[in-house]
Amino acid sequence: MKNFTAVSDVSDVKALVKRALEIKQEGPGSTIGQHKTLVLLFFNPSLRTRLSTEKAGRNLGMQVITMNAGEGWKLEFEEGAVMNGDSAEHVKEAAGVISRYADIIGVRSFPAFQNREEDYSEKVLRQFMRYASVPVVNLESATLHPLQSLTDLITIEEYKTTARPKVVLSWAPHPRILPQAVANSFVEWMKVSDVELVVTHPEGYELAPPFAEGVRVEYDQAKAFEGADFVYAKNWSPYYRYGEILSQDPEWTISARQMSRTNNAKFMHCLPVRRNVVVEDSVLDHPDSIILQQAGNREVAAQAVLERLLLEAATPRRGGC
Ligand code: SN0
Repeated sequence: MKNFTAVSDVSDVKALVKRALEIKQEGPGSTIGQHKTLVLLFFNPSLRTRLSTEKAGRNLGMQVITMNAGEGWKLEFEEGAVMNGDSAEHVKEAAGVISRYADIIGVRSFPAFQNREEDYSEKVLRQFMRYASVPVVNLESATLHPLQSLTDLITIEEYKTTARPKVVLSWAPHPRILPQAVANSFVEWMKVSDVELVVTHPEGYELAPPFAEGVRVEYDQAKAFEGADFVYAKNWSPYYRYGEILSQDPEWTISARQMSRTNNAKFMHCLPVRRNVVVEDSVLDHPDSIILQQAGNREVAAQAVLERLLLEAATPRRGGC
C-alpha cells in the first residue's frame, strides 16, 4: 500500500480489518512511528477524522502536526496557472515542502459542488499525491471516505451474528447538500466483503455508475429493511442532478417503525448526525444503536492504515535544503 485513498489501494482488505481488531486487543504502545511525522491538512472541518487520526499517529509514536489548511493562503491546483489572483502558492511547492517535514500526509477536501466532473476528478487529492514524495492518506475527499468505510467494515465484523449479514444502506433526509463520499466508499468496501448489500433511496438519488454497478437498489425503504442485520443511514446529494436537493421527505427519516421490520438490526451512522431529521431519537438512543462504538473504531482503523504505510514505506530521508 503506497497511499490510502480508496479500497483499491488495499491488497488484502480482510487482513487490514483483522489487524485493526488485533490493535484493539493489544492497545497502544507501538513505537514503529518513532521519529516519523504525520502532517494532517484540513481544508474542511472535522471532529472524528481529526481526533482519531491524530490519536492513531500518537499511538504509533509519531509526531503529529495538524493544519487548518483552509485558514492559510489559497493554494493553486491548476497546471500552468498564471497566479495573479488570490492563490499564493501552487500545490507543486506546497506538497513538495510538506513532504520535507512529513513521512505521511493526510488530506481532507470536500467537493465544491460547482462542477461534477471536477469534483469526481479528485483534483485536490490527486495533485497532492502527484507532488508529494511521501504516502498520502485520504481524510475524506470529494468522492470517497475510505477511513470511514474501513471503520464500518471493522464494526460490522465485530457485531455480526451470521456469516453473511444483510446490510442496508439507507438514504435519509438532510437540510443541506452533502457529499456522496461516505455512500460511495461504503458501497465500494461492502462489495469486496462478505455481506448482502441493499441500498435504498428515493428515485433520483442513484449513486455514480462505478459505485452503483452490481448493487441491489430497493426504492421501498420498508421492503429494504426486512430482515436487515445492519441499517446504515446516510444522506447524500444526487449525482445526476448534481448540487440539488430533490427530497426532504420525512417519510425517509429512520424511524422505530421502520427498524421494527429488521432482524433487530444494529443501527449505524458515520456522524455527525442531525437528530430527528436523518434519524429519530428513539433509534439513536436504542441499545441496538452502535454509533459510538463505530466512531470509537475510527482510531484503530486509522492506526492499522498508518502502521501499514509506515511498514511499507522504504523511507530514505529526503536530501536537499
Ligand atoms: C460530511 C459528509 O460527507 O456527509 C461528513 C461526514 C463524515 N457531513 C457533514 O458535513 C454534515 C454537516 C451537517 O451540516 O450536518
